[in-house]
Amino acid sequence: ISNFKIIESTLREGEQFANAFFTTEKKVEIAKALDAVGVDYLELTSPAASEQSRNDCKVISSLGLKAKILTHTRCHMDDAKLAIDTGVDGLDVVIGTSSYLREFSHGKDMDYITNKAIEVITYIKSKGLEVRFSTEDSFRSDLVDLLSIYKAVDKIGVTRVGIADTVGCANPRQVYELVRTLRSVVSCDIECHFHNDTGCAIANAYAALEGGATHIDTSVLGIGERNGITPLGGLLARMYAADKSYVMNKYDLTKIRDVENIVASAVDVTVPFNNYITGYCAFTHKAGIHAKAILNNPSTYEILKPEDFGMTRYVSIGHRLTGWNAVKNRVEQLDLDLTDQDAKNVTAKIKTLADVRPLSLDDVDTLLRNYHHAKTQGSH
Ligand code: HCA
Ligand code: CU
Repeated sequence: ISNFKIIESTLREGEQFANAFFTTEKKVEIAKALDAVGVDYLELTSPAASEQSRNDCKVISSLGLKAKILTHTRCHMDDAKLAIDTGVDGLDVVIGTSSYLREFSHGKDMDYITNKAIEVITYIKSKGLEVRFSTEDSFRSDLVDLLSIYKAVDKIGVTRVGIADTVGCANPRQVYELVRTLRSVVSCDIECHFHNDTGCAIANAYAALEGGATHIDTSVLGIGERNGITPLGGLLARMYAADKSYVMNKYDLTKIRDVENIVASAVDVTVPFNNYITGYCAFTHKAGIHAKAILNNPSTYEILKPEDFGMTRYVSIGHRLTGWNAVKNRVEQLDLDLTDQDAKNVTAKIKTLADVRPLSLDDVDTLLRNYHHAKTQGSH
C-alpha cells in the first residue's frame, strides 16, 4: 500500500477527548509540531462550535504550514459559510445516516440528507474549496442508503467521501468489504475514520487502505471521544512495517515523539508504557535469548528500527531471565578485562540475587566491577 494520506485530527477529534482544553497558543504549537512530522492535512474543530474555535481556524490557516487545513462541520449551509470565511483549504462535512442517528439525533430521512448534502457540497465547491462528505456511524447504516448517497455526491464532484466507525464496532474484514464495495461505485478519494472502543482502530485503518481507501484520520496518542481513534504513531508504525521507504521519505518519524510529548502534557496524561514507538519499553529487550540475538542482529527481534524514529534500543540485564551474552556485552561497554567464563559466573550471581529482588543496571555494574577487582587483586 503506497500513497496514503493522513488527516490529522488532534485539533478536532482530539479536542473531544475528556481532558482536552486547548488554548490558541497550544493549538498553534501542536499544529506546527504535526507539520514537522509531515502529515498531509490538519483537521480543526468547527468554527460553529464557539468564537475561539472560529478564530483558531483563522489563526492556523494563516500560519503558512505545508499541511492543508480542514475544518469539520455539520452538513449545514450556515456552518459551511462560517467555515469558508476562516480561510481553510477545505471542509470535512458529516451527517449521521444510521437508524440510531436518524431517529435519536437529527431526525431526518435519507431524501432530506441527500438533498442537503448536494446543496452544501455544491456551495463549498463553488467557493473553490475541497469538500469531503462523510456519513457518521457508517457501519450501522443501511448499505443501500450509504451507496446511493455516496454515488450522488461523487456525481456532483465531491473531493472525497468518508466512512466513519463512530462507535468502534467494525472489524478489519468488514472494513475491507465496505471500502472495496464503495471503491467500485465512486471515483473520488475515500477517507476513513475509526474509533478504538474494541481495539481495532489501527487494523481497521490498514484494512481500509488495502480495500482502496486513500486517506486515514488520526490523532496524537489516539485521543478523541471516549477512548479515541487511530493513533498517529501507531498508524505510522504499521505503515512503516508495510512500506518503509514510502513512509520514511514522506514523514519525519523522528518528530513523532515531540508532538506526543506536547499533546500528552497539554491533556495531562503520560505516554502509555506500551505505546507504539515511544512507550518506555518499546525498544527494551529482556530475555537472555532475545538479548543475545539482538546483539548479533537487531532485526531478529525488531520490526521497527529505533534509530529511524530517533529512539535507542535498550538491553535489560539485571533480572533472572538474563543471559551471559548480554552480560558479556555490558563487560565490553565497561571495558573490563573479563573472560567468557567470568561473564558466566557473574550471570549466575545476577540470577541468584534477582530471584530475591530486582537489580538495577547500577547493581549489575557493581557486581561486574567487584568481580573484576577481586580477580585483578587475586592475580597480584
Ligand atoms: C463524532 C463525529 C465523527 C466524525 C467522523 C468523520 C465520528 O464526533 O461523532 O467526520 O468522518 O466519529 O463519526 O468523529
Ligand atoms: Cu470520531
